[in-house]
Amino acid sequence: MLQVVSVTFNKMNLEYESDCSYDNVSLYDGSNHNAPLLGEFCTSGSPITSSGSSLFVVFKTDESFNEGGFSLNWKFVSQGWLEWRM
Ligand SMILES: [Ca+2]
Repeated sequence: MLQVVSVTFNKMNLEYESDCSYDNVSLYDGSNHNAPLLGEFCTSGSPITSSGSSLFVVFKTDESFNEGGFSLNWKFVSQGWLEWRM
């Protein structure tokens, strides 16, 4: 059964900009930064889920306005189908 990664930001206190271009956390749908970008985040929101068993996290910050930072929870979630025979 496929295991995917679900990420939830439970604390997100970064320098805010409407497009999150100053400080952000990028989530990639794979094992490195060449994987498709799931999004760049500077505020917390809904859980983000990968399509496979890897999710790559990059924190970017610039030289000014440091805030408290971020923390996140992640978990594996089983996805797939179950065949039931009687
Ligand atoms: Ca900053």
